[in-house]
Amino acid sequence: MPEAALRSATLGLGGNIGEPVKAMAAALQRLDGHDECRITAVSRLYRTPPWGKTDQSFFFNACAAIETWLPPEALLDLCLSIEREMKRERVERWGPRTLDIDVLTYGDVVQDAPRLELPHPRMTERGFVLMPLADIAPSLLVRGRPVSDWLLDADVTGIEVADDSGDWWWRSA
Ligand code: PH2
Ligand code: MG
Ligand code: MG
Repeated sequence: MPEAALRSATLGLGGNIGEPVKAMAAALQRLDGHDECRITAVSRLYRTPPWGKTDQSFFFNACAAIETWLPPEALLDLCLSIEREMKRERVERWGPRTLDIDVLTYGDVVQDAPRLELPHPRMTERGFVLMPLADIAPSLLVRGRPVSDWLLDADVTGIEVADDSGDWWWRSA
């Protein structure tokens, strides 16, 4: 095992059931409050048309940059446990899926591991990821190309800024 190191990572958050903005804000606060993880930047909040399966409600999406001592798989486990926590809270009232937290990038790690592919395999095709990510990390290189460049080729039809304050995630939880 290499020694633990403080690394930068980026996360994509989204949800379309119940109160996704509250769930995303609460998730970001949980991450920031974690001993081995802190938030360094959060994008604006976006309202985005559903991508892939289109017969569902609009999503809210955002991205965050973090610094963490957790290795990639442990960071994934933390994100999954926060997802479960938020979903559990909502499960009776709102249904099963209010929050998705994806690890988009982790340092410059490129890996094809079955549990966690890095960078996220579909992030460079998704306007709902690239637009918020470009708010906080436009020059981050993903597969050799800056996020702001990938965004030029992405379909961003229908994506709107829902909250352009920097602190939506402090006010919304
Ligand atoms: N997430 C998906 C599938 N489709 N569409 C939007 N707009 N935003 C999402 O976060 C999203 C999606 C699966 O994770
Ligand atoms: Mg996802
Ligand atoms: Mg996911």
